[in-house]
Amino acid sequence: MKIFYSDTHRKHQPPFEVFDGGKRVPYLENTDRMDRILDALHKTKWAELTPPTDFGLDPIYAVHDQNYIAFLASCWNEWRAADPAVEASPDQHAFLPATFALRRKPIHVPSNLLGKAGYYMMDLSACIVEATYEAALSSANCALSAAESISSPTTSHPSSSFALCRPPGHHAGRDYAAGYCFVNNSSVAANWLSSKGKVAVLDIDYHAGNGTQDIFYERNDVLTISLHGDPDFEYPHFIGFGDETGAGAGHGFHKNFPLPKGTGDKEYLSALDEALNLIRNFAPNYLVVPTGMDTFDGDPLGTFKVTRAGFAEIGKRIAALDLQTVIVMEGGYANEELGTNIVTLLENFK
Ligand code: OKP
Ligand code: ZN
Repeated sequence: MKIFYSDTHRKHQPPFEVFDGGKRVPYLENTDRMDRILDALHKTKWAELTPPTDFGLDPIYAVHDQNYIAFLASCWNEWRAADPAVEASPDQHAFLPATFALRRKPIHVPSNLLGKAGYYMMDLSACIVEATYEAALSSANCALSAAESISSPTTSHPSSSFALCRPPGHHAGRDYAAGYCFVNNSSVAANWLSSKGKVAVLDIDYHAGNGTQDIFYERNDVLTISLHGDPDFEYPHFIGFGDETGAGAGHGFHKNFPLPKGTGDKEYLSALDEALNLIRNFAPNYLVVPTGMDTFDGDPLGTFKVTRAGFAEIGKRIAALDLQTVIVMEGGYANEELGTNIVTLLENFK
């Protein structure tokens, strides 16, 4: 299996994130996550690590607001130049606003830097440092390269690829960063594939794929589905509910499966089976799977109880769709088990 990965993410290392209650904690979405996955992949016989190709900005502009991307590109340098404390010790700082654009319907995009940050950032967990933009672009290129690699089947047998993305992407909307995510890698890849055929997106990260939901909400050429902790108790709190099913032409082309705390293999797999049936009925040409291992029993950010055997079965059932598939790395913070878990899922694909 081709695995698209770049070391560029290593420079994106925010010194902290802000947790519930305003508590500063070490950034959970860390480089060690990739090391654990790389270790596990290196132990297999089938992992073929490949550097991504640079697709330029056009496929990113196709799903993101250009002014938002311009903000990502320049905010760190602007902030650093304007604040002597940041200039003195850039490694101890992360760029974050303290004021947010309530309900996201403001009339004006402010010209002030921190005002723009409140407009373009949903929360305090998508910390921007010097290399964030570069890492986010490289991560999107991994997803695009993985999509391209399965886009023209050379054999009659469906193929799959893995985009080992960091930073992750599924919380980033058309014009906002959120939850460790800046560019929505899975959506960029899904949109790129949508010019070649029908695409289904099946998000199996523990958190609702709010960014992906936003981006495709009014489209009927891309079916989006997300299984996740019910936003009634879990981040991202405001989106991912069961009655959000798409709008306009996209009505009926989005489906959320909000699941309760303590969801184990059995309950998860029965929701997954429903999702897989929706995909079969839609009959897509391509499948994109934003994949988080934070449904794992013991993940520090999750409340589910999915086991390693559960991941094997999840992989098996998704692979049984027999589609050209791109698996895109999203979350997963139980670092010691992360590599084994993702390999257990990937093993089912060819
Ligand atoms: C990213 B991904 C803790 C605050 C939530 C953000 C979590 C982002 C998860 N209650 N922090 O989907 O794994
Ligand atoms: Zn997650």
